[in-house]
Amino acid sequence: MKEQLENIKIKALNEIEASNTLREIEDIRVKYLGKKGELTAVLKSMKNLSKEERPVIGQVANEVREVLEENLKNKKSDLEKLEQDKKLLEEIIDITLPAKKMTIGKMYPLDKTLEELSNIFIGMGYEIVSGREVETGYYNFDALNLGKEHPARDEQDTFYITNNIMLRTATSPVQIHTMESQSLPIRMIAPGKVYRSDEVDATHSPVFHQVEGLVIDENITFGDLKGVLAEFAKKFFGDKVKVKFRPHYFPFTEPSAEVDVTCVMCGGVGCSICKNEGFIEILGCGMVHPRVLEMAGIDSTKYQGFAFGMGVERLTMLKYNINDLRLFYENDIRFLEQF
Ligand code: 2U9
Repeated sequence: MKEQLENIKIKALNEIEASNTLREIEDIRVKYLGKKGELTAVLKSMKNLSKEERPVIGQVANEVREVLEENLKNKKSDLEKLEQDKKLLEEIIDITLPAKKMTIGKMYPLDKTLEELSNIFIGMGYEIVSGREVETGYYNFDALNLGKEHPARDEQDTFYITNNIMLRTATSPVQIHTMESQSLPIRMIAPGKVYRSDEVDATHSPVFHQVEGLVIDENITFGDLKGVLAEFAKKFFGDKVKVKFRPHYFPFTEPSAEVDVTCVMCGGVGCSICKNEGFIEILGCGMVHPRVLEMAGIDSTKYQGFAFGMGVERLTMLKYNINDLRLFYENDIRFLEQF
């Protein structure tokens, strides 16, 4: 039996020596030291030995087991190290290679204008309010003194969902909701998307953006309107522009005006942009019609207000000399990179 143990030892050590993978090491362990292993079988058969023989053979068997365990352990850690080195070699990265270039986008020009407009009015103490894009006929038209026969209500000009539900044609309904629900005074702007049933061309789009403003308090005059809007024009187009208030008509304001600034291209001399007039229109405005105040539940004998409205695309086109509104929506990176 001693000889048998020696043979097992030599055979197992040879196999351990020849093994190349962790899998093989485990197989060898099972083959000799596992429950049904060769050495285990010898140990089990020791019960048949005489009392004298048992301790002698027992000692040899234990020694063989210890040697095999020790060798398996050492070989296993050698192979693990080899495998780790191989993996590290495979995963090697060249940290001196130039990094992938990060391309950073630019702010969308309409958002840039929107942010600039918001900052100017926040600086003058205005609140920014947003509202729904789907409105009822009352909020989109009636409450703004646009009667049932007004051409803006024409089926060809407005996107109707039902007879009485439609996409807003201006952000004015936001001001009506604010007048109905907030306490006075009001000093707000309402930026947002608006919809009109227009054909697309260089100056029209069925979806565009507006910023409208509303101020309501006691003792508000046309002088306040002029001061605020002249200040706005200079902040947005530069200190040098001259501002002109030209009488106009809107159903929701009385009196009403359009505001012109000296042409951003020629400085007022006259060019193709301003059609030789030296001035270009930038917004509409007026004193809120008393009927509009009363409909929203505001006492028009105590409170007055002014309102204004401007197109974000139009202002951006004037400021950056863009000649076609469609460029904002075409996603051409060469256009967007310029801002
Ligand atoms: C309330 C009362 C009055 C908003 C106003 C304009 C003049 C105006 C146009 C500018 C270019 C529309 O985008 S555009 O085509 N807007 O000229 N908007 S006054 O007046 C209001 C709004 C709400 C309660």
